[in-house]
Amino acid sequence: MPTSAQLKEHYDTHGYVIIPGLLTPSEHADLLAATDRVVARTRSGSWPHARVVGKQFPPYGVGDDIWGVQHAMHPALEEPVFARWYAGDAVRGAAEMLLGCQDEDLQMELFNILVNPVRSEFALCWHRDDIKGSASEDEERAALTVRHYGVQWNTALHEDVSLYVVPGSHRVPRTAVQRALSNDTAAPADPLAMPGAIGVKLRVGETVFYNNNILHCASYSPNIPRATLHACMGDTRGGSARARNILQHDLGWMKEEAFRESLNLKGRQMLERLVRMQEEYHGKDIEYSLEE
Ligand SMILES: O=C(O)CCC(=O)C(=O)O
Ligand SMILES: [Fe+2]
Repeated sequence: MPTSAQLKEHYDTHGYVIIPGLLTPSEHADLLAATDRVVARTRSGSWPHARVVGKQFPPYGVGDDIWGVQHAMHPALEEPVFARWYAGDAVRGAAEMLLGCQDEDLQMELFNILVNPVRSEFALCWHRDDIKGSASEDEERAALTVRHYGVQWNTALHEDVSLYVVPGSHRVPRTAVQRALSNDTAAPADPLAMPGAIGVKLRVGETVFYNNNILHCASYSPNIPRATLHACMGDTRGGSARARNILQHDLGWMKEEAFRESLNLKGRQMLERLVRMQEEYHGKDIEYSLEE
C-alpha cells in the first residue's frame, strides 16, 4: 500500500490518484442499497433531479433516460447513509491529505450518483470541468496555474470503466491535436484516440480522486451496470474560488433546516462553510443562521 505522501505526489503530478478502502464492506452494502433505491426513483420519474442522456452540463432538463442522479444527500430522499459516509472519517481524511488541509477547512459541496443509461449508449465529450473548451491557449494556461482548492472523486459501487483521463493535463494547455478532439460538442467515437488518454478502471470499492480540470471524458453503455458515487469537497482557504463551479448546481435545498438536522456535527460544520461561501458570493441571504 503506497504511503499518503506517495498518493499525494501521484495526485499532484498526474492529476488523479486511485485510493482503495474508503468504504467498509457494510458501508458498501448500505450505499449500494440506497443507490439502487434512489436510482429506481429517478428512472421512474418520481425524483426529478436527473442527469439526462443527451445533456452533458447543467441545467439537465428532462428526458427519457438518465446517466446520473443529482443531490444524493437531499433529505427528501431519506437516505442518510450518503451524508454519513461523505462526512465520515475515511472520506474527510483522504480529502484533507490531498488538499493538505485540516478538518476546519473542509467545505461541503456536491454529491451525485453516476449510473448507466438503460436505452442507449451515451458519452461526454473531452472537457475540463471549469475551463471552457473554447478557451485560448493563454487563457487555459492562466486558469491551470491557479491553485486548486477542491477535490472531486468517483467511488465505484460496481466495477467502473467509464472514465478516461489524460494524465498530467491538469497542468498544461492542450496540444493542437488535443484541442481539435475536445471541442465541447462531439462525443468521442474512441476515447483512446485522444493523445495521452488512459481508461480509469475502478474495482468495487475503489475511489479515483481527480483534479476537475484534468482533460477527461466518459462513455456509458446500457450493458455495463454503473453505480458510482460522484462528489466533491472544498478547502475554504480558497475563499470563493469554488463558487462558480459549485453554485451552478441548484443548492437552495442545502440551506433548509431539514438538511442541516440530518447531518452529524462534522457534516453541519462543513455545510456552514458552504453556506458562508454562497452568501459571500451572492452578498445576500444573511438570515441563514450559522449558529449550532
Ligand atoms: O462519468 C464520469 O465519471 C465523469 C463525469 C464528468 O466528467 C462530469 O460530470 O463532468
Ligand atoms: Fe467532468
